[in-house]
Amino acid sequence: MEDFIRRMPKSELHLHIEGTLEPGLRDRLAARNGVTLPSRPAYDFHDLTSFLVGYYEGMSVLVHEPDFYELAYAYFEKAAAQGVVYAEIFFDPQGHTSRGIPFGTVIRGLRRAQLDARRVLGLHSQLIMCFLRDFQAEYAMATLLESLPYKDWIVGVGLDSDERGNPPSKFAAVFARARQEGYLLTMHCDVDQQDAVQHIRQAVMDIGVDRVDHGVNILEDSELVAEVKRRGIGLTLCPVSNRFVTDGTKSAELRRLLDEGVRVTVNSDDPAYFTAYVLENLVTVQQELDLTRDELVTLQRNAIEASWAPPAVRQEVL
Ligand code: ES4
Ligand code: ZN
Repeated sequence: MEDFIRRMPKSELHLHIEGTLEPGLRDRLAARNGVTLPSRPAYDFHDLTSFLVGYYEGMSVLVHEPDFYELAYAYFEKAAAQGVVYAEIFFDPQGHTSRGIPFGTVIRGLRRAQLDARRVLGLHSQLIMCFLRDFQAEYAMATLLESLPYKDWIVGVGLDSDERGNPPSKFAAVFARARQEGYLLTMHCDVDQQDAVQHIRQAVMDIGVDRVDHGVNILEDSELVAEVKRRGIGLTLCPVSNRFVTDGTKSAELRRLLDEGVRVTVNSDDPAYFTAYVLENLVTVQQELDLTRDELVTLQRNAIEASWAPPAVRQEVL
């Protein structure tokens, strides 16, 4: 089965590029840029809050355009080796602009890696810009405006970081403007968050997102399940990530969503931190649920259908 999963052409829709920073590259960039990291291990955590501390600290080694290039290109090489043919990658511009790194430095490095990955590895990708929900909505709006000169390089916007006390509704105006500017919309609705179902409801019904990141608590509301099915909204699940920030992979919920015909997909989230890329995530759920080949193919078809790939790329990777 693992061989089948490895050979199956795969798409990844929920991947934070800053979460692909492996310890080796992090330490090399730290030395190159003269950045001192805390001696506390960044890759040792037990919940979302402690994960996010290490995640933001890790990013501090990313300073110059080639650093962003190397980060993204290393991910693309790894993904291509696992059979990923299409990836939509999140980036967190505020994790960098808040440290004085220009928006252009970040996106130019990522973009150059995307073009090289396309040319050298045959891997297609698109960028999704995430706003950090624990910062003020005004900073998200300023970031949205800052992105407009690079609009052609960004397919959509998302929302991540600490969800507690930061509901989707806080960013309603930002997402409305993003929609006006032509961006597609997604948002994290993390597993077992406080008011998880209300957050999913806000995202789907009030904001009108095109996709939901995580969102497994939707199972607690059958009306919402019916609505995402009706609209064909994809849910990007991250099984191994769940094991780190909640109480398990939530594969039982994946099984229920799959059986209900919801467009669920399997993704890696922050693979350098959770030590599982998309292949290992798929192997994990295959083993836990005894998924058949047909079910694995359904997951991949879901990913293509829920993706924001342009028609030509869709045809090529289907
Ligand atoms: C994240 Cl696991 C997780 N949760 C929320 N925000 C994030 N950003 C990167 N990884
Ligand atoms: Zn995520």
